[in-house]
Amino acid sequence: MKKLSLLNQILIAFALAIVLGLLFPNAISAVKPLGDLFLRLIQFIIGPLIVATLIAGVSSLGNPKKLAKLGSKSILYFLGTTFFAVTLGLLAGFIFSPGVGLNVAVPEAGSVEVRETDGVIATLLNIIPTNPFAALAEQNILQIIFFAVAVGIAITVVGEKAKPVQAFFDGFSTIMFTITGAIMKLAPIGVFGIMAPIVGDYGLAILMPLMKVILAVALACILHVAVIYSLAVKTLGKISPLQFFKGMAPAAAVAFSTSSSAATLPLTMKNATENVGVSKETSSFVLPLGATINMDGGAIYQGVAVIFIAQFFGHSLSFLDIGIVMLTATLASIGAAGVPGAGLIMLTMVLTSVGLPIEGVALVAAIDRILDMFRTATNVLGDATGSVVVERSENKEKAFVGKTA
Ligand code: DAS
Repeated sequence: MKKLSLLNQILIAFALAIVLGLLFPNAISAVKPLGDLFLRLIQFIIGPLIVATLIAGVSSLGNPKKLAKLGSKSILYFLGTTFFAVTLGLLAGFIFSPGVGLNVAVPEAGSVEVRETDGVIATLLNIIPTNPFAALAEQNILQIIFFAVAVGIAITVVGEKAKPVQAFFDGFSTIMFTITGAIMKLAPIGVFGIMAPIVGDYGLAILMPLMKVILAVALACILHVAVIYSLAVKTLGKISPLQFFKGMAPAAAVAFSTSSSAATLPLTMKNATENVGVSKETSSFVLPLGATINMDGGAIYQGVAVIFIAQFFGHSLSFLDIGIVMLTATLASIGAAGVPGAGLIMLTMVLTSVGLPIEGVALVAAIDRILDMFRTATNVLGDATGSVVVERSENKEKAFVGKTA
């Protein structure tokens, strides 16, 4: 019998959790350790994963001199659109409020201790670790991020001598994603072990919020693409949005179905150069960079998911927490690899940074692949708009030749 894809396994686990949770609402709590097993494995990996992927991601920006030209424009543009994306995601989360009304009790086992909220200054200062190794030991996500970004930037400044270190973290990042891939194979067990007791406690009422999460992410992605990207290519790229979207349609379709920016990259580059008219020099730098560090769809997803999980577990988020979510969601989109499910893993980092229970990851895991289709198509289109904007800034008078798709 053909092996079931991970997605199908998760969907079956989710269906089983609902059926058994409804049939045996009390006895079903016996499977909770399966969920705790999965959560502990995710907590085990998240620290080293962030260090490796952020150092590898930031140092992959290349040396500062090369960055000065295309890199700084690309990074500035990508950070700008990601800021809009995470804001849109948070807004969609508040507007849809998918987690309101159920008020699930905060699960005792496995949840991260809720951080007491310090003042703004104290929190900002607290981002700087007095001991990076203690930060890793305590899983202080913001301090780990600070350390990783600092090392990543320093690698680009040091240049040649730091190449072995960059190679080490590149390899380490691949190793961490390999271990993450192995852990994610246990996702069906984890989803079952967490969802079944919740269904036992709350019944079918749990389904409605998940449908709202899908709607919130899908609509926010469509809005981001239709408004922000049209504005970007029209005002900054000075080309017709219609021509742009028609030209990039094949890449967007492949991104939607594969849920992988990396797998779509060759087609993204082909469409951007042949159908939209971006030069090879610009597309070969901006698009791979974008596929690595620019994930507007992922940022939107983080925004919606955090609001949903906070509401679901009855946690209120302060303005400071929202600010931290915007920072960590932006960094999560830099650290996430262009592979299926990367956003889900990075959600752990965002949740932990504001003291939310990471059980929430298993809540959205069952619908992650559907959400991933929308976020990856948005990621790829975002990368392509970046190449158009950078191209225009390099060649003011260039006529973008457009053979529409
Ligand atoms: N699937 C990722 C990508 O390829 C996005 C994500 O998981 O958030 O862009």
